Amino acid sequence: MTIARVKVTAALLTILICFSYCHSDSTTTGGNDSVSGYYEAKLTDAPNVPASGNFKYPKKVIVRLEVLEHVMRLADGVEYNFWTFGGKVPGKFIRIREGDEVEFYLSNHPNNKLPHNIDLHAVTGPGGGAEASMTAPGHTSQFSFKAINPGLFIYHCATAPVGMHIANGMYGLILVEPKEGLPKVDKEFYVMQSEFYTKAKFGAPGLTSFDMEKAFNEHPDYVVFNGSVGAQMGDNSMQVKVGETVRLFIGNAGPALTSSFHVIGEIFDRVHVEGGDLINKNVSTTLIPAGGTSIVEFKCETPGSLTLVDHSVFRAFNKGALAQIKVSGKENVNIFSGKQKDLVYQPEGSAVQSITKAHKEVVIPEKAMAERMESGKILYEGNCAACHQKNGEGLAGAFPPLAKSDYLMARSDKGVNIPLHGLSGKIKVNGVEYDGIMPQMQLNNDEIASILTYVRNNWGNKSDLVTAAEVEKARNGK
Ligand code: HEC
Ligand SMILES: [Cu+2]
Repeated sequence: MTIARVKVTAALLTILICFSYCHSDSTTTGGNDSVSGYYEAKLTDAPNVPASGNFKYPKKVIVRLEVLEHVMRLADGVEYNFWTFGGKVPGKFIRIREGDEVEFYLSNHPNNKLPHNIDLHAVTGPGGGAEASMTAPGHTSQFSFKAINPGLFIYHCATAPVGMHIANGMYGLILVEPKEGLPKVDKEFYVMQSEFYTKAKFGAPGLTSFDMEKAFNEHPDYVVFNGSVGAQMGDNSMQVKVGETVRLFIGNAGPALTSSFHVIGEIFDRVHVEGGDLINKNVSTTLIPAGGTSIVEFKCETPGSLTLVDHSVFRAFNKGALAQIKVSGKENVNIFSGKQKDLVYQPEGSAVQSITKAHKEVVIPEKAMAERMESGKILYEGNCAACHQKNGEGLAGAFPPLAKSDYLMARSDKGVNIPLHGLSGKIKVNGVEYDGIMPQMQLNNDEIASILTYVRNNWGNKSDLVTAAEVEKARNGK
């Protein structure tokens, strides 16, 4: 009886000691879930991936990203004014650990024309950080978030018009490594698929620019990996040796198309479906939605060139969606015997067929003042308020005010041409100079009439009705 009691006490004591030891250990080192120490994230340009920190505990991480708008190569002889996170397309690769607390700094270079922000799909919070990071040129925004879900995530600009900011190159990947880490592989690469909608046809030399109508119809001229045609081809191919294991972190920025991602000549041993926890095995082609990701892993058993494609093959052979991994080393005749040759991919058609869309305006009956004001408010808030704000006051240094705008009220066209054709260059509103770009809006006559009626008769503005007939006249250049 006494012996049993001693044994029980001893056992209890051991449990207590262990418990208090483990407990005090977790408070001094930070435990498995609380943050301990900090580091500045090293960011890389595609196709490079930052090395894993292999941290046992979550930390505070500083991430600094700079937005730069500048002209770069889109294809041989073709240039484009890209909007970028970090100077290149795609944007910098960010690698952090599950549980990390991220202190995020987004800087918008003073030479840029437009405000930008960032929506990271790794963020749990409003807009993925979009509102908190809205940044005018020459400013830096700071916000913080905790990476509570592991996975591979897209980030992108979410400034209106969102599709245009994405189409101009504003996207990248953020990897939130699971706390147990990822299995070791020999090589990791960063590949991002995306589309470009250009005024000029595919391959036409010179500086080209964004075409809203083609974007609206989801008809890209270019579908590429890593920001330009051939970015990862020839001398810039990704390099691997026979016997090495490879992990590709793949994103699809869209903005519109779903990717049927495939590597010609390989089978994915493992796919992290949609960049999450679900593992699929022995896959040849995997779907990556617009705004989504995938992680694929395979072992290179034989030498030669592996070609990455979107298996919607016109995109690959006619619009640029090709990239290469060069595998060097000894032949492995057991796995593949026969002459190994470099495959030459030639465009199948010589010219991309032009799509001429007849402009057909649906005739909607004219509306009275009250009705225009009502629909104008809804349309304004959905199409204009992101920049000019709900109250029409604009944003200092970036978006001119529409409320009591002397510039708008003095225009003989009632401002109709502004949403119809866009506006850029220096203008003066109530004595303040603006030099921004307002994009052309995809709105019909009836919608523009309602919006402008609302704008011109609100927030202290006083004027008369704008009719769809007036917009139609301006549309035809009269
Ligand atoms: C992406 C941001 C953005 C959106 C969306 C936008 N604008 Fe603008 N808007 C601008 C910028 C920037 C300027 C100044 C252009 C310049 O400096 O030449 C401007 C200028 C104007 C002006 C002339 C200046 C003034 O203050 O009177 C009017 C009128 C106007 N916008 C109306 C609209 C209407 C109506 C809509 C919605 C249908 C709209 N905008 C949507 C950015 C935007
Ligand atoms: Cu942007």
